[in-house]
Amino acid sequence: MAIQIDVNGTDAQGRVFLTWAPVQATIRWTGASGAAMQDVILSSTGAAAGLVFDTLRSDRGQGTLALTLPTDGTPVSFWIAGEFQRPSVAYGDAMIEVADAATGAVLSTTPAMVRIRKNGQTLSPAERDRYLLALGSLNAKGQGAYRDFRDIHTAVADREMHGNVGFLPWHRAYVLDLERALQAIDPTVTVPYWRFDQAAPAILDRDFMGESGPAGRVLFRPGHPLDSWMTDGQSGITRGLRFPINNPANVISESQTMALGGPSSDYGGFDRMEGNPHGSAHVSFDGPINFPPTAVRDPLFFMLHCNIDRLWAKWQWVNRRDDPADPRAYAPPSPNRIGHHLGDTMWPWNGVTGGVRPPTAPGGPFPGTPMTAAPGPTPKVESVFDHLATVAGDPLGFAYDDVPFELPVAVVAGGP
Ligand SMILES: [Cu+2]
Repeated sequence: MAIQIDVNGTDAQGRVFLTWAPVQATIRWTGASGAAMQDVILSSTGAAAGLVFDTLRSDRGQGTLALTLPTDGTPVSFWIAGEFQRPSVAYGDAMIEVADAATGAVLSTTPAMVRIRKNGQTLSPAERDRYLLALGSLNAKGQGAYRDFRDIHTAVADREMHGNVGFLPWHRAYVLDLERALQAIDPTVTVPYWRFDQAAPAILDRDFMGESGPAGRVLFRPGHPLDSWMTDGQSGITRGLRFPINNPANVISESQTMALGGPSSDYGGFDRMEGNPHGSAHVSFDGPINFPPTAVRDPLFFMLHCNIDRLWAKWQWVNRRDDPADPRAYAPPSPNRIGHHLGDTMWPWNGVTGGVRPPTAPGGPFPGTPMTAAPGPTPKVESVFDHLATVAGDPLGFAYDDVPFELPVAVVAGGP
């Protein structure tokens, strides 16, 4: 008699990566026993991270779940998710334990990871170094796939990504594309975010994204994975700080950003965040990061944009604006522009070139992941709204440490 657990989205090596969004799983007996049924208890054990279980897809999962399993091997379905605010720091620090309900004997343990995007300022040294190693490997002294990411974000493609309503969805896809490329190198990595409205001295230091030295030359400790960084045939990174290192960047605060949508929480107001804090964060530096056509030369770009995306995700959660069909969750492009309507496919993943689209489409289709089918190889603007699948569809496979999975509130007649 043994227990078999199958979690949707398990990768080819049998590893289970979870976010706050529940995924379906099954549990069954393999082999026969005398009894017709056996009661088991699923629970979450692990050094750091937590898991929650439920018999249906809900936002009320608990740390234990009692199930009755047919001993003929018929699978029983359940749902599993990471426990909000208890993310992993390493693979296997979350564990699905199955125990015999009658005796308490442990029947099986399955390691997992609650893989969550976190504030870079609070990463453990091991988390930070895994991110840096993967990023350095993606760059490969200018010869790796980071070159495609850099070649996507250029002046000729500016209309696809800036100055219009598609700014947030496009950059959400772009950061996720990079994250999946990093996870192909090390699946335990997520893109951390730089909270530019708070001091972040641990990010802007020699161990992490580099310290701004004389003439803005970024300095790393010896042996740092970004030591041999190269883009556009230029080695190293230039980045001068226009703010004191123990201060926030020159941006509006998170609460001011959240208020940009006004009292009725309209995307049409919220998307002014492309100017401040987004543009203001970019121009808090001297160097390539302060100019869109060169910004991606500096890998801090992706931590800045991860925070932009977190702010959108948080605004969506707070105001229930995950549904692209909600007229307040998005706004029509102005001026009218292809690539910015909800139903438009996004360049470069759609491979469309020429005409009003850029002449080339570096990088190819959007990469898949075993975790989820979303957003598909040629995502539309509307494909990236509902990142935890609170309204419909599949989750995108990422989550933020301060944005939970919460289903729309069901109004129950005569309820409490
Ligand atoms: Cu951009």
